[in-house]
Amino acid sequence: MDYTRLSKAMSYALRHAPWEYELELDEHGWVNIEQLLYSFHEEKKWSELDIKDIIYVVENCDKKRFEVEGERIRALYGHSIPQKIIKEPLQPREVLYHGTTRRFLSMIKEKGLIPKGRQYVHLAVGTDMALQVGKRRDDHPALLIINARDAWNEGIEFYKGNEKVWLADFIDPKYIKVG
Ligand code: HQG
Repeated sequence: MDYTRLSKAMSYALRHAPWEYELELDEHGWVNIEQLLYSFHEEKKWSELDIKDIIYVVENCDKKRFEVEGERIRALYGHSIPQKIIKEPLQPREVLYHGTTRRFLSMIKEKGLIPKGRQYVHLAVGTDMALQVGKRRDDHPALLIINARDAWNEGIEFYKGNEKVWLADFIDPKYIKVG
């Protein structure tokens, strides 16, 4: 079983295009795990997929991208679907980080961090992860240091994706320092 490929397919179904799998996410992003399995079975390449494979990805992928609770599964972050996934605002730690492409820097300094194609801006708890995120698009990414404490105190809402990934609606340039 190619678990990386499966993880990507799960991300696609649960973050970006549930309708292609005849799935409907609830307001918190949950779907029935049997329904997800059933939809995957429609595709030849996943016809042998077992629910254990899905659980394996949930529990063992390099990042905690998914969550299972009882009969339900959801992606914890990364959504791009038009229906906004509801997250409960939560006070973040004092500083969060964001790794990005150097050529985006001037726009970010001017306009702040915006969600672009996703529903939320994605922030990392640690510098290592932020840089790893940035390296997806730039070998020498820029590290942004986010003054999350002041942003929160001044009314910007933050949300927890998982232990390492935090979300926000928007980060104004005044809370961003280039590391
Ligand atoms: C940039 C992966 C110009 C932003 C990762 C980023 C993450 C701006 C890009 C998660 C901008 C959006 C999300 C502005 C933001 N002007 N560029 N004003 N504001 N940007 O992929 O944070 O492996 O949607 O810096 O690990 O890179 O899939 O967001 O470069 O946690 O689980 O616009 O996706 O997780 O790119 O990555 P993305 P991201 P998975």
